[in-house]
Amino acid sequence: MSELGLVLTTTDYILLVIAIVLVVWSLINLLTAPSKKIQDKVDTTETEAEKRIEPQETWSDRLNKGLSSSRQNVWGKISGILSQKKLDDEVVEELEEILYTSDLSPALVAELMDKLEESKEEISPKEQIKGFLKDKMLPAQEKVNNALYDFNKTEEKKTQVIMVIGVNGAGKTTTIGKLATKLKNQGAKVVVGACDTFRAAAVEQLEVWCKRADVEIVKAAEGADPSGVAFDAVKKANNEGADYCIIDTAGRLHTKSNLMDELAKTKKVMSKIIPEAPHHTLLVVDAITGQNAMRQAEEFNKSLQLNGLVFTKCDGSSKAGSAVTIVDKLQVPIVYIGVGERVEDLDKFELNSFIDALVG
Ligand SMILES: Nc1nc2c(ncn2[C@@H]2O[C@H](COP(=O)(O)OP(=O)(O)OP(=O)(O)O)[C@@H](O)[C@H]2O)c(=O)[nH]1
Ligand SMILES: [Mg+2]
Repeated sequence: MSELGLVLTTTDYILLVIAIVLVVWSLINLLTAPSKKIQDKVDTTETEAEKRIEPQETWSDRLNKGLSSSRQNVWGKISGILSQKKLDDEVVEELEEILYTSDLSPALVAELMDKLEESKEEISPKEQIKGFLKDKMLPAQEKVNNALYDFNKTEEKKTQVIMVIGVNGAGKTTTIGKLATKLKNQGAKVVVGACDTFRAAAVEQLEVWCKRADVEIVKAAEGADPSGVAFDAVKKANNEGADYCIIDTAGRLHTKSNLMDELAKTKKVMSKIIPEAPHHTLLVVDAITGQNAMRQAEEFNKSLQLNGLVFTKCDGSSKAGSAVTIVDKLQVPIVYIGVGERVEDLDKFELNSFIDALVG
């Protein structure tokens, strides 16, 4: 210091230190200010994001989303064409081509085309198509037994037996898991019978669902007689005053008569405990199956007298025409519809919402 010719007093030193502290403090402030601004921005954005949280998807949203491919590729497309073009020979041909890919039977395609050709101008093509599909399904849909959905605690306790059948992989076990959950959530006591004794994995799959749903399962070792398991399950449900007993069965081809006979035997055995059992024999149909679904339904109906259908995988590339054809031809209603693998992806089949989601 003395070299610079400066003599600093104690006061000068103190002032110097204060000045240094002030400079450092300003520098720190300068450097942290932008990050504080960013932080403020992030905080605001987060608050906005919180506000933007999507409301829970409703069943109607899921149904609409599930049937979007059928709507875009067939039903909505047809009404779209009709609202833009006159119904001349060329358009008739174009519509027929689309309709034949819809899995609607040829007889129903012809009937719908006649209806569209005769149609009056005051009704929009969309409403005509909706009206046609509803008319075909309504008589059967009116026959649905509400005991399948509504568990009413005040009613006299009687076990309702629901037998679930179908070809391999149609979605039987998954549907039972979802159904058991739904009924249990209403307060019902549910017993599930694991009658698919062909594979140990089938019982394990059902056990997972039953555990999740907190319902009881009656099972036997792999290879056991499925009729015996059904008998035990219905007996337990009946003795314990359960509200529902749901019977899972092994998938089988409708063309294998010995396997169809085995199913008929399982069905019959249950009536030894409750004469009306099974109260509901439900065929699970994979909607993507297309035209072959009609053959399946016919054969299962012949052997087991169906009183309900469950259409699963309607979230896939199904065109849904087979649903209309089967309901119309067999006069068996669709009782549940599945649009995905989660519990909330199964719901009661409701004709108007189905047709609205299908046609748009
Ligand atoms: N996308 C979709 N997948 C489904 C639906 N229902 C069932 N699945 C799936 O289809 C597959 C077969 O389902 P399962 O319930 O095992 O079929 P299953 O009829 O019991 O089959 P088997 O017992 O082998 O005859 C599983 O991967 C399910 O998750 C649905 O509505 N949509
Ligand atoms: Mg199964």
